[in-house]
This record gives sequence, structure tokens and C-alpha cells, in this order.
Amino acid sequence: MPGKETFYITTPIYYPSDNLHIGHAYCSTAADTMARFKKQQGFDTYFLTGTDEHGQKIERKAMEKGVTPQAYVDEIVRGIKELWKLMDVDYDDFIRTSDERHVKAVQKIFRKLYEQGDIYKGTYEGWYCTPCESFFTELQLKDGCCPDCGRPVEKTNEEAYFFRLSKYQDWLIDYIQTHPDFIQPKSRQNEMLNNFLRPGLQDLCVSRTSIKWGVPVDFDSAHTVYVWLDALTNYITALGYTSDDPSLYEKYWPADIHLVGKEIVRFHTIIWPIILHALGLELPKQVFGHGWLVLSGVKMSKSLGNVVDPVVLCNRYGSDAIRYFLMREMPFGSDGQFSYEALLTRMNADLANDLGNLVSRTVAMVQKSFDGVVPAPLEYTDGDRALIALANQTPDLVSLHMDGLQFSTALQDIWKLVGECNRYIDQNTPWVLARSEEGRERLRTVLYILCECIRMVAVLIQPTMPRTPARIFEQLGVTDENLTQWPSLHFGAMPAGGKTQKGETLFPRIDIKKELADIVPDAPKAPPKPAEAKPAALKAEKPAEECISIDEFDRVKLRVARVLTAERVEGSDKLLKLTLRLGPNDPERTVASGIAKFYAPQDLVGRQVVLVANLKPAKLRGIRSEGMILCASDADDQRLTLVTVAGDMEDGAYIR
Ligand code: ME8
Repeated sequence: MPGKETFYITTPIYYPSDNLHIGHAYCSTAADTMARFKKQQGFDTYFLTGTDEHGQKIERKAMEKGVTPQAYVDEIVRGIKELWKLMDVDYDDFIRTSDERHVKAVQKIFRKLYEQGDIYKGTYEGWYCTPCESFFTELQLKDGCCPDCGRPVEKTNEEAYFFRLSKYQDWLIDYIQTHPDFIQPKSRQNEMLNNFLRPGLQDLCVSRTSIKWGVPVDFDSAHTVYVWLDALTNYITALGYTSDDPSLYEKYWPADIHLVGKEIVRFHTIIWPIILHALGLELPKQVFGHGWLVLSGVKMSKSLGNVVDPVVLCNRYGSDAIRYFLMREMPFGSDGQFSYEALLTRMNADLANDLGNLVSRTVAMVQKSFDGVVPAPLEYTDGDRALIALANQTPDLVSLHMDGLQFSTALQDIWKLVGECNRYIDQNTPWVLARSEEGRERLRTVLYILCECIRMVAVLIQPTMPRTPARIFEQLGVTDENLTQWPSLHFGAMPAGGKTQKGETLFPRIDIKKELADIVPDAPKAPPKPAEAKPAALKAEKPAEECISIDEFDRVKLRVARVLTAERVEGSDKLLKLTLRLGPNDPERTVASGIAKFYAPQDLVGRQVVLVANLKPAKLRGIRSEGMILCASDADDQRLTLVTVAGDMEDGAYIR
């Protein structure tokens, strides 16, 4: 008998930092949700996460604390595992790069690549910051100084091993072009091809003599393996590749999905595939680069001090609510804004009002009218059949969107059913039906339909919200395990007669104002909403000469443009040079834009921006800039964000 189809999904391995923030939890929650979904669908799933423990930063931090690097990371990893437990991130394996199984495998991989000539010894030339013990390339320097501490750097060189990335460049371009699903979303694929691969790859320095906390090169003990080469291989070393028992590797490799944040797509789609190919191994089927959770427009990050602690959130609101928010709030692949207001608003609207009320109202009515026993339906009306049809379609829609990693859309599909159930209650007014004998007959059908739809909703939310479904099943009196599984997702699978139980409110309503003021007074708030437009009569104070007429405004041609390429401008830490596409008949434009401090070039490629298209061309640092892209910035230019259009518009569209 053939075994089950396998599904192997991974998160990046996290740097051990004192506290992982809600941005880290985002990636793990997504991977866990996907793994649970596939398991629910009958796949033999394997979900890997772990920690990336080597390198200079850890070495230094451990030294500051007066402990060994191993003791330092052990303590942090304990905390990370606790966090995943709290968030119901139910991994199959947790790999640590300091695990002996990993270290041994990395050594074997390094040796194999060396012996076959893909790794060779050379000299690393670059700039060295002594206080930071860090090497930088010319491009990484900030105004000629160390980008980390700002102190002067020295030109230096050290003996190092190099990996022949350049040899595989053409193969990789071809592979990416012939495997369009390999890098997702598509914009990331263009970015990799245009920004990194087509301009040419340089061989990569893959060893250091100055860093001791790393995997030693076993045939040259002065060297430790470069952290990214060490880290990337975790996806196969965890499965036992090169070990005495490679059975997991044979079963699960190639991975179905590597989920990674957008800033590390480059490592996963350039260095990693080349390592695998050089080893003669298959490539993962897909690398998906998700967006960032941002706070006030800036990526949440420990070093910026703008982090939100998932432990605090889960303890306060429950992990299911947090998981739901993370998966529902932003389309996977795009950046999303975190704010307490948004979280609490969604908890009240979607969880307390829509889902919670639906369950409590329905169970209360079954209790009141039928002694708590789910009644058998009698005859279905057209209205009933419409709701039943929606309930039967929803699992297919959810599957479709989950398979495309569109978590938010899949949840919207489920909440459409929840919403229709609530509307069905309002239309059928069960409290009126309960008053007459005839009405009570009809009420049987109405309440059965509601109970059965709620059961189906509970099955569908399991991957995102692992705890809530059990509470719903208990309230509905569902005791048969089969009725909690995916194959039971067809209307009518649940027999009547279940004994309902009034339970605790699933999601209590929160007084948002009070919560924000009392409980999280220091909480980072969403950027203030623009002041509401004042009535015309009150606006007249504005001096007339500041106003422009509509004809004057019409002279400014604003158009949607797509960024094709983006690169830094040599000698300037402010400017990026962009090429933009407008309509099919417009020539490409070059624009120099002062946004380099806020955007990395790779984050712009593929995005739509708003261009002042009829601005007189100007020369900036030798670049003829043909227009200006619009940005919003705060008064002291500390924050800046691109202006774009809310939905995908055709390139070149006019903004009026
Ligand atoms: O990059 N929003 O580790 P890491 C969304 N060790 N995701 C975020 C985020 C945010 N605000 N902040 C971080 C590393 N992440 C390497 C990986 S893999 C072989 C080595 C995500 O701890 C980030 O995008 O810095 C990345 O995918 C993950 O957390 C781990 O980040």
C-alpha cells in the first residue's frame, strides 16, 4: 500500500536573542498553521524549526556576560522553546546549529565541496573594524567607516576558503526561469534575477579565522565555517543527511516550502540552491518570502527597540486570538502594520461578536427550546439550502487559498460562513419561532443548520486556532472524533441528538479604550489617523493664496509606475537609482530618489509607486532623473514611506 503523501515545511532558524518578538512569531505561526492544515488534509507532515547559534555576535555577548557561548545560547533556546509552546507552534524537530548532529554534517558537507573543487583556499580582502571584529566590503561601509559603530576601519586581508558561486550562476538563472514556483511571491523572483543573478555572482567567502564560535573546518582547524553556509544546511542536517540514519531525509527531502522573511530570500534562493546543486541534491520546491510586521511603518526589530512581546500578548489574550490576528490581518507576502487597536478591534469584531456570539446564541437557543439536545431537521427552505451550499463550498475555497499560502483569504472564507449564519439567525428570528407550536417545528431545522455550520467552522479553524475548536465541540455536544476531522466537512455529517452544554464565553468583549489606557499605556500606537475633514465653512480660514485651482492641479501628471530595478548610487548614502515602467507604450524612466536610508534596493523591485511624471528632468549625482516618486514623511524626516496605490493597478495608470 503506498504511504501518505509527504509535506515538509520549515521556518528559518532564529538567531538566539533574549526575546523573540511578535514578528518572529509571525513566521512560526504561519508555518505551524500550514503544517496543521496539511496534517488535517491527510498528509504525512514534517515541520522543522530551530536556532542559528554561531557567529561573532553570540561570541561577544557571551563574553560580556562572562559565560561560554554554549551556556549563553542554551538559556535563550529554552526561552524560545517555551514561547513556541505557549503559541502552540507544534514542530516535529528543533534543530540547533550547535547540535553535534548538525556540526558533524556541516563538516562533511564542507569537506565534500572542498574535495570536489567547489570550495578553494584564497585571501579575503576587505575592511576590518577592530572594535567590532567585523569584516566589511567597500559597499557596506557607511561614509567610509564601520556601519555598526561608525569608527574608522582598516584595509585588511586574511586567508579564507571560497565557494564557487560564480560557476553556477547561469545554471541558477535557467533553473529559476524554468521553475516559476520556486521563488514566491513572483516579485521576489524578479528581484533575485535582476538585482543579484544577472549582474553576476562573486565567489563567496565561506570561512573565517577570526571567529572561534562556529563549526570548525575539520581539515584546517584555524578556520570556522561561515555562518550562512552552516545555517542553511540545517534543513537537511536535521533530516539526517550524511548521518547513519538518513531515513527522514529520504522520506521528506526536497522540502515543500521554506518560509522565510523577505530580507533572507536572497540567501535561500541563491546560496542555498547552489550548495544543494553542487552536492547533487534536489532543490526545495518553493521558497516563500513573507512580509514584515511593522510598527509605525518601521520593521519591528530588537535593535530599534520597537518590539511587541508575544508572551505578554498570549498570556493576556490567549494564543488563539493572537494567531488569528497574525494570520488574518495582512496578506501573506506583504508587510502589515501591528497595532494594539487593530488587534483588539479584530478580537472584538471577528472573535467576540461574529464567532463567539454565534456559538453562544445558538447553544442557548438549543438549551432553551429543546432541553439542550440538537434537534433533527425537518424540511429545508430555499434560504436554508443557500446557507447549506455555502457551508459545503467553504472547505474547497479554504483549501485553495491555504495551498497558495493565502492565510488571510482562507480565514475570510470561513468568516463569510460565520457572517451568513449570523444573518440567518436575524432573518429567521428563532426567538419568535419559539413562541408557537408551528414555529417550534421550523425551529428544529433552523437550529440543526446552525449547529452543523458551527461544527464545520470549528473544523475549518483548527489549523489557525488549535484551542478554540475543542471548546466549540464541547458546547455542541460533538463527541465523535470523526466529526472533528477534515473528511467530515460536508453538511449533514453530524447526526442530531448531541447534548449541548453552555460553556464559558469563547472570547469576552474588550473595552478597547479602557484596555489601551489602563493595561498598555506605553503600547506603541498605530500612526494617528489623519484629522477628519472639517465642514467647508470652518475650513475657510486657510489663506486663499495657498490654494490652487483644479486646473493648476490637473497640470501635475501623477501616474502609477512599477519599479523594475533599484540600486544604490555610488558615493551617496541617500540616493537610489530606479528604473520604472509606465504604460506599454511609454519608454522606461530612470529616477534618482532620496530613499536609500529607508528602503533596501531589493525591497523595491516589483512594487508600484506614484510618479510625478511630468516633472522637468534634473541631474542628480550624474543621473538624469526623469520624474519624482512620492513618499510620506514625518516632520523631521525620521520616518518615510512610499506612496502607492491600494490595489494592483495597471502600470502607467493616471491618478486623478
Ligand atoms: O534571519 N516581521 O534569523 P532572525 C516578520 N538566522 N518577520 C520577521 C520580523 C518582523 N518584524 N522580524 C524577523 C535569521 N522576522 C537567520 C535565518 S535561516 C537558514 C537563517 C523573521 O532571527 C525574519 O524575516 O533574524 C526571518 O525570516 C525570521 O524572523 C528569523 O529571523
